[in-house]
Amino acid sequence: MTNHWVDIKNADLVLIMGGNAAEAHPCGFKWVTEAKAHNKAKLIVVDPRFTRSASVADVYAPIRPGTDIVFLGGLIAYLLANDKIQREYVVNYTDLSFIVKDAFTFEQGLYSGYNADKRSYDKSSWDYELGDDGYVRTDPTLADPRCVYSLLKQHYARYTPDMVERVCGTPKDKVLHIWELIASTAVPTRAMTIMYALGWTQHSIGSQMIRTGAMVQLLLGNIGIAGGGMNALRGHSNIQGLTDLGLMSNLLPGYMTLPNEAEQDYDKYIAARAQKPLRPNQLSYWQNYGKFFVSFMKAWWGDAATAENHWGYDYLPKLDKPYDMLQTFELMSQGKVNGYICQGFNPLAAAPNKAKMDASLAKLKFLVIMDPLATETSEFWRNAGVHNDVDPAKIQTEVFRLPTTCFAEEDGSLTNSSRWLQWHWKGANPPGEARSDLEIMAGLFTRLRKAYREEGGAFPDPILNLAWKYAHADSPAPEELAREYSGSALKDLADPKDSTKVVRKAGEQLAGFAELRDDGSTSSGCWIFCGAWGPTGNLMARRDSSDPTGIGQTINWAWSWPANRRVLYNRASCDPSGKPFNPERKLVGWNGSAWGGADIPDFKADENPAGGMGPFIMNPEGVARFFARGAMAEGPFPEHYEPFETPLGRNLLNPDQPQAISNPAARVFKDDREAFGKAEQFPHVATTYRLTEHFHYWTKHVRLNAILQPEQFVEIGEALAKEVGVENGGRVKVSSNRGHIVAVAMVTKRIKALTIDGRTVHTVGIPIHWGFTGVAKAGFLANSLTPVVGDGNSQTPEFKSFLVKVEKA
Ligand SMILES: Nc1nc2c(c(=O)[nH]1)N[C@H]1C(S)=C(S)[C@@H](COP(=O)(O)OP(=O)(O)OC[C@H]3O[C@@H](n4cnc5c(=O)[nH]c(N)nc54)[C@H](O)[C@@H]3O)O[C@H]1N2
Ligand SMILES: Nc1nc2c(c(=O)[nH]1)N[C@H]1C(S)=C(S)[C@@H](COP(=O)(O)OP(=O)(O)OC[C@H]3O[C@@H](n4cnc5c(=O)[nH]c(N)nc54)[C@H](O)[C@@H]3O)O[C@H]1N2
Ligand SMILES: [Mo]
Repeated sequence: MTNHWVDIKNADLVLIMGGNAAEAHPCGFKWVTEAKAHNKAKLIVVDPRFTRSASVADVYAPIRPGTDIVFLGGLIAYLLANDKIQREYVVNYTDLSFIVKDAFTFEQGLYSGYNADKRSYDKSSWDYELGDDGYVRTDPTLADPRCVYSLLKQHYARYTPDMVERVCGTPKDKVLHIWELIASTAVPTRAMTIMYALGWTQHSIGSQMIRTGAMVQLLLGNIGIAGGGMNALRGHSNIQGLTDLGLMSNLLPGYMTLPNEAEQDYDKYIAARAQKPLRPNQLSYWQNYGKFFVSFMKAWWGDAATAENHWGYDYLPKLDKPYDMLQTFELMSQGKVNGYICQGFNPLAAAPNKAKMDASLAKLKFLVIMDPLATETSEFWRNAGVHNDVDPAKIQTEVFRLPTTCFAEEDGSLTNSSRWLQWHWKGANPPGEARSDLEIMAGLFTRLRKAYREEGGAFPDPILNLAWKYAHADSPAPEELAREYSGSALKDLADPKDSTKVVRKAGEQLAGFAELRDDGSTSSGCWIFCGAWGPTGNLMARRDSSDPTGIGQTINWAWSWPANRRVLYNRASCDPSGKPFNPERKLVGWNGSAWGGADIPDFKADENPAGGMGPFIMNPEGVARFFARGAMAEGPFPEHYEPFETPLGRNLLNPDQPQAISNPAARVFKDDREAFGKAEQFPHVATTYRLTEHFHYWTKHVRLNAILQPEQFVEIGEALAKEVGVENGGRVKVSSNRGHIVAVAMVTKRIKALTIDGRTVHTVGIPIHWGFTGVAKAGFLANSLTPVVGDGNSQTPEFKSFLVKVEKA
């Protein structure tokens, strides 16, 4: 979230699109209720299904899964055509006035630089034009035909209300009504928040859907303000913490990135990430990358990380390709993986195309499961062969089960969607032989280290030199780890302005990342968490809910990264002179000599606004980007591409370019491409989702939840039920080109057939929660049906739009 849960109460308009917060985030959803009750806020829900969120909305509109870029791109065109933009905001705080290189082009769904064989782009033309002074050329009048404003207008001119209706199936009058409501927030005194989750992420163009939402918010001046923002509703209670700590295959903690194979040189690695400002007097805060990186390397390798060995740079793997989940199981399916450690993850249930998963797991020599429960994955062989010819009797994979605790049985911190690190205390001791994940991982490490010490190995240094300064090597305490992430001084730190003054004594915890240095004198395992456990102690454990300004800025409750800041980009809530756009909901402001207010300023605290520094300090340009430059795989402006399994078989926006039907820059493995189905055989659009009564695949182990939602059902509309000849409560077989499930049919008015480009398209709703372990009724896995293709940037699978056929069972 750019903002936070409580801040939603400040919104005048709430757009839930690509999520179902009432169902999947019922506790956080109370802030929408607050906004409605106390702020007269209106709620808009756009979803293929009339959901529990929709049931309390002021306006609901249906949409075909996977087409949100058309809806939002049309909205961008509408806002520009009707001048419903917050002009002072966009002219000063975004790149609309920046001039783009002449070589950049867009034709029939493809940008300049496309290589069809590699399914990727040479992005060198996707950039701004630089002047002789080394800075980007701009045209503040926005008249230049090569400025971002002109290109943006031109790009989305094709996204007309008629096109929206044809592609999305949303009736035009609904579309225009929603656009009008949204446009009302272009004024400084009205704020809209966008709440989204998997309805946007789980598509082959998911990241671009989210970007389109962010572009809408920028045009309206809704980023950085109270009641605004782009608010990603995260999933598992600590999934925000997972990405923060760099558990993605290509990340390091704090959104630093692992080097790739070509980056063997340390200085070049740093220089590529510590970019110089692209406009005069901009901060370009990532110029501090070296300080964050060196402090991180000191946390991992301690005394062994020295200036001479580039802080252990050679210890870090250099990536030849990303090792995301889809890549890993592709390699496994090719027999290239011997062993797999599966920690708190049930991939057989959670990953796409179960047939491929069965076959892949059967090729492993060993599989380690760290989980409190017996999962589908830990018992995969029992159910193998349902959708393929794997013979359970022949599977040789040896499975080791290590029972773990769950969060309620340990102390620690959880980071929520609001970026708050909240300390928690265990409620019970674990049963039986269960051990904490920490203990199991530490035990594995100390044994590996012993083996390397005694027997040697190919490259022992990174393992033998790992700093491991915990009181009990086999069982580090959560408090020790939290202090390490936050960071401390390794030597006495002198005041940079007065070398005779010590500002931090050796061993002392640091107050924040501004204290980090790149000379090896500081250590911090995750720079964005620096200060969470500061000189005064554990700030994550704070529970002071006082809210002096009444806008929900409870800055003494827990601790929010970065720097305890609650609303990101909050400098943008003020005009260029530093005066709040909306004084009623002031976050920060300039008082003539410093920035201050209800939040921690996302800015240099003493920066005089007269200098013209932009509010988006992480970007080298100092402003927000409509033109993404090379940051995205498929292009600088989001473009609509059809799901890989499309009911139309063509892209109405680019009808004459067969390479641009579906995302031209998404990675697709050969066998997975062959497993895609066609609309002639599988005519209906399916989408998968969750229910309040279950949490993924765990709660089917709990009798009460199993009683509430005992078995797999699918939701179909009345028209489709009639076609299939099934009644509510009857049974249906739902098949895709990869497998099938048998389920109870719930015939509902909540899903209506849509008219797409003149024909009728039915949507089939498939909740995901059942399998073949636990106490709920055993059956099929929803992911028997889903295709293996990921988003072009994040590789999140396309779980939300694929093709099926429905028959009476
Ligand atoms: N009770 C409960 N709560 C949970 C979970 C759980 O299992 N149970 N899981 C947690 C986790 S890990 C996560 S990630 C979150 C997920 O939270 P959500 O993303 O809110 O959950 P979903 O139900 O997967 O999908 C949300 C909605 O997206 C809609 N949708 C599908 N395709 C599209 C589309 O193309 N466009 C639009 N506009 N909408 C679309 C679906 O119809 C669905 O209503 O929930 C978390 N909360
Ligand atoms: N078709 C379809 N597929 C989907 C989705 C969808 O919308 N549609 N959603 C996707 C999403 S967003 C997600 S997040 C995944 C979820 O997929 P998973 O994360 O694999 O599923 P879970 O059942 O939430 O959790 C996995 C295991 O973690 C265990 N666990 C709980 N606490 C602990 C602990 O402290 N330590 C350890 N070691 N284990 C613990 C649980 O017992 C459980 O077995 O599913 C994905 N799959
Ligand atoms: Mo999730």
